[in-house]
This record gives sequence, structure tokens and C-alpha cells, in this order.
Amino acid sequence: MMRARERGVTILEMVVATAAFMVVIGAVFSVLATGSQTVQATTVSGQLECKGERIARRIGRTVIHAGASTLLPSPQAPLGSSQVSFQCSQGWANGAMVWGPVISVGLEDDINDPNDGMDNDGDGCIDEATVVWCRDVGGPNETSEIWVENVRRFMDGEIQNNQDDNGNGLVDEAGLSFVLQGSTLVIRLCLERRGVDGRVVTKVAQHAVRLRN
Ligand SMILES: [Ca+2]
Ligand SMILES: [Ca+2]
Ligand SMILES: [Ca+2]
Ligand SMILES: [Ca+2]
Repeated sequence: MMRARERGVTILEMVVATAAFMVVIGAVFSVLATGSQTVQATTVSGQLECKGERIARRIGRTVIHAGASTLLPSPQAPLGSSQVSFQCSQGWANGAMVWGPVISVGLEDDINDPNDGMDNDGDGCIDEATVVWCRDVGGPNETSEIWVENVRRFMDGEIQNNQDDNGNGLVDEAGLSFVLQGSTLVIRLCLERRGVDGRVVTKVAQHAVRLRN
């Protein structure tokens, strides 16, 4: 009798111990899964931040050699512009400044997700766009290149309603935005991507360059 009871208690203890063990293991895996999701979300956020900063600086490096007088349009608040074209100085000849070919940098539709209010490519972002650099615009050697994809159609916090929703002094500005403040050109770039939890992560990069006269 004693042996049977001892064996019964032992089995009960084993069951309880096993159940407790499973609960602990479940909790550990739950914490690990949550941690993994957090790391991945942070990674998406960090990647967008790095890429945005890199492209904003790249645009700045290109436009910093532009002559302020060649900038078209002259992007003034409160509208600014999602595209600019300009020419860079190539030095002097016969007492006059020689300007290079026309360069443009601007927001263009992503061919996989045209601007129609729908997420055509199913990546979780609606009407995301691209930044396209073009050299010798309209000339015989015209060439263009997509510098970055996943550009938000409108700047973070901004919707199309003829108002400055995000309070940055610009009305309905796009995910790529240029505005001239004196001789300083402010470049804002907003990238977006769907994170692991299904929510769209958005990051804004800002860069400013002083143009030459
Ligand atoms: Ca999309
Ligand atoms: Ca679309
Ligand atoms: Ca705004
Ligand atoms: Ca708005």
C-alpha cells in the first residue's frame, strides 16, 4: 500500500512538474518571440532611417553645386516642391560662368504601385513612390536612375487637405520635399515599409545645403 501510494504521489508530482515545466518553456518562448519581433521592428526602423539619411545626403551633395539662379522651380513655402532641376557650375570661360547639363531630382510613381489610392503591389504601403535622379534632362545624353524606393506619397503626418497637418510650414508636402529658405535648400525625405507586426514603419530624414549664387 505504502509503495503504491508513494508511486502515485511520484506520478502526480511528475505530472505537476511537467505541466509547470511546459508553462515555463511556453513563457520563455513567448518572451523570445516578442523580443525577436521587437528586434526585427527595430531593424526595419533602423534600416529606413539609415537609407533615408544616406539618400537625403546624396541629394544634398548633388544639389550643393547648383547655382541658385538655375534652380527650377524656386521652391518656396508653404508649398515647396517634390521635384527640382538645376545646373552646376563648370567654371568660368571668357568672363562668364559655364553651366553644366540640367539635372533633376524628384518624386515619381513606382511602376508597381501607381497613384490610385490602392496598394497595387500588396506591400502594405499605398501609392509609395520613388526618388529619380536624371541628368541632361531633355538633352541627347539624358540618363536617369532610381535612387530609392519606398518613398511615402505624402510626408509623415500629412494628408491631402490643403492644410499643414504636421506643422512644418509646408502644406500637403510630398514624401520628397524641397523648400528654399533664403539661400538654403531644405530637403526632406520620408520612407515607409511594412514591419513584421504588419504595421507600416515611417522615417523622415532631413538635410539642408546652402546653394552657391
Ligand atoms: Ca504598395
Ligand atoms: Ca496604388
Ligand atoms: Ca506639412
Ligand atoms: Ca495636409
